[in-house]
Amino acid sequence: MKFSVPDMSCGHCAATIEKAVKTVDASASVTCDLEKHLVEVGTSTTPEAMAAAIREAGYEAGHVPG
Ligand SMILES: [Cu+2]
Repeated sequence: MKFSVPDMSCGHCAATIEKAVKTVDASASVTCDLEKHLVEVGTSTTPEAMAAAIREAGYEAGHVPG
């Protein structure tokens, strides 16, 4: 699943987001594209739960369908 995270701008943001994702699913795979402000997550958790975790870490997150 993919999320648009407009405020993710550097490695620190990416690390914070990765940590938030892994709090929900420790075995999730996380790929952050800083240029496109996209976070790709491989997980069996729902997009809603992942978006909520990223928001709790302080970043607006929109699920990108497809
Ligand atoms: Cu940053």
